[in-house]
Formats: sequence, C-alpha cells, structure tokens
Amino acid sequence: MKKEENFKSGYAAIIGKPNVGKSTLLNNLVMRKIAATSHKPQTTRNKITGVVHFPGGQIILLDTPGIHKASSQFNQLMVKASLSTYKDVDIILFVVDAKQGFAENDMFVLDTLKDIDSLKILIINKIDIASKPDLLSLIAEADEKFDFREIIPVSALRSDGLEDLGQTVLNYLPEGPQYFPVDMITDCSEEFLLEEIVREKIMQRTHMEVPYSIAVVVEQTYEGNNGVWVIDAVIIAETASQKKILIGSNGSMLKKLGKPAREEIEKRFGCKVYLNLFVKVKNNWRDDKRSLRDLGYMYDSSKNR
Ligand SMILES: Nc1nc2c(ncn2[C@@H]2O[C@H](COP(=O)(O)OP(=O)(O)OP(=O)(O)O)[C@@H](O)[C@H]2O)c(=O)[nH]1
Ligand SMILES: [Mg+2]
Repeated sequence: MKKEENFKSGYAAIIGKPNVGKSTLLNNLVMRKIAATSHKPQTTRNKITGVVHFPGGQIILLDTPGIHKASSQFNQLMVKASLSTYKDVDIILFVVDAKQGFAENDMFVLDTLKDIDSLKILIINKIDIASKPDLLSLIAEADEKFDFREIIPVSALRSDGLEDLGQTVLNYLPEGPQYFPVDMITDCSEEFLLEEIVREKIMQRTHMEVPYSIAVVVEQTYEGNNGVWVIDAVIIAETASQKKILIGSNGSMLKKLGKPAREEIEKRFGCKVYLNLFVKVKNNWRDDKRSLRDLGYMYDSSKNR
C-alpha cells in the first residue's frame, strides 16, 4: 500500500484488565457502537477493530479482551488474543480504572510490555467517578514506576478527554497509507456485529455463569415481506438448565433479550428488523477445540473475527 504524503496512520491496541472501559473507549473514540460493553468483566472475547478518521490521518484501534489470570482453556484463548496484539502495533494504549489504580493483573501485563518497542500511553479512565486526590496520586505513581510516554486521564463513558487523546495518538503515528476508506469504521463482518449485539444483551441481562456460557451464531439473514430484514440467530448454551433460563417462562427471557437487540440492530443498520432467536445446547463447548473453532474463538490471525 502506498504511503501518502502528510497522511498519518497506524495501529493502536487498547489493552488492560477486564472491566476498565476498553470497549467503551473504542466505541466513543470511533463515535459508533461497535464493541459490546457491560458491567461484567470479560465482556469482550475477540479482537475488534475500530477506525478513527481525521482530515490528515487515521488511527486503527484494536479493542482486546481484558487480561486476567485465565484458568479455563476458553479464557486462555481470550488472553492470548490480547497478548498477541502487542507486537504488531505502533502504539499501546494501556487502560487503568482511576478508582482502582494498578492491580496485580496490571503488573503482569506491564512486565511483559517492558520488552516491547511500541510507544506506550497510559489512559486513566473513569475520572468521572474518581476523587481528585486519588487521580493525582495515581498519576504520580505511574510517573514514578513506569515508562509511559504520555498519561491521559479520560472518561470514556462521557467522552471527556477523548478529543485530546485522539490528537495525541495521531501525532505519534508515522506517515502512512490510508488503510480504510473514510466511510469504513470497522472491518468486523456484519454477522459478527449482529452476534455481538445479541451477546451484549445476554451479558447485561443474565446472571451467574449464564453470560459466560453462551455463544451467539447468526445462521442466516434475508429480506422478508415488506423489505423487513429477517435475522435467524442461535444462542448456544452449555446445559439444558441454561437453555431453560434463556428461554424463560413462555419465552419471556427471549423477549427480554430480543427486543433491545432488535431495536439496536434497527438503529445501527437503519432498517426494519425481525429477529428470531433460538436456543441450542452444545455440551461444554468452551472446552472443545472444534466448537471453539466453529464459533470463531480460535485466533487464526488471518481470520478476522
Ligand atoms: N463511570 C464510568 N464508567 C465507565 C467508563 N467507561 C466504561 N465504564 C463502564 O465500565 C463497565 C465496563 O466497560 P467495558 O467497556 O465493557 O469494559 P472493558 O474493559 O471493555 O471490559 P472487558 O471487555 O470485560 O475486558 C461498563 O459498565 C461501562 O459502562 C467511564 O469513563 N466512567
Ligand atoms: Mg471489552
């Protein structure tokens, strides 16, 4: 791809513990909802791309699953996806929660980052809920202990400080090609985006192990009567009792999940939608290599999911 004169471009990975606000940051920097967010940790499972366009450049952001000490094979896959992004990016945006500060998981990541040449920027998120003294002492701690080129406090949720953050990242990027056309904000497939919308509603509305035990697969989409976009999606659960919870009495839970999912799809894609949700059981899919691959959770870097 040809380098363009006076055009800056490059990759920035958003990395950090679960729940610090990485996906919220991606969505609000791109100014479109791409990544699922929820108050539960481990919401993001895949690498997700979002492109921020400027008159003279573009930042290609990679949202990643939260890094934590993973015990199950499935969680290890998620963490592997995050760790694998480090080396291929120009800039690492390391996110911490302003209220929580640095925790054990952060130290583990910061240690691995030492050997990576990419420029590192610390983003202190959720300043809207942190006290000023806490914020100042966190900045002082980061300054003293770590080697970040910049420390930028933001509130991703309120979009406070995001303009500055975007400009700062852009300034550090090299001259480069325009990788994405200006109207393209992600290279995730349409099916993937649909699946994530449904999965987000499940993450937000179910409890205990259920949100972590499901996967969503869009089986087909087609144009129905009156130009309505029909989407058939399957929620895969691990056990029959989870299936029962997901359906609810007389389908009440499916309705509770389907309505907000349909509304969000309609808003995002600008058309009328008929969303059919089904639930199937696939025993222990999270521990089964073949199922993980079928569901797009094996991180083949040539496959963008
Ligand atoms: N108060 C406040 N809440 C925030 C902010 N940014 C994100 N949140 C909330 O924090 C929770 C987690 O946000 P996510 O964006 O899903 O976090 P994440 O780091 O992507 O989490 P994983 O995908 O699990 O690693 C959600 O409830 C967000 O609404 C912020 O700036 N202020
Ligand atoms: Mg996330």
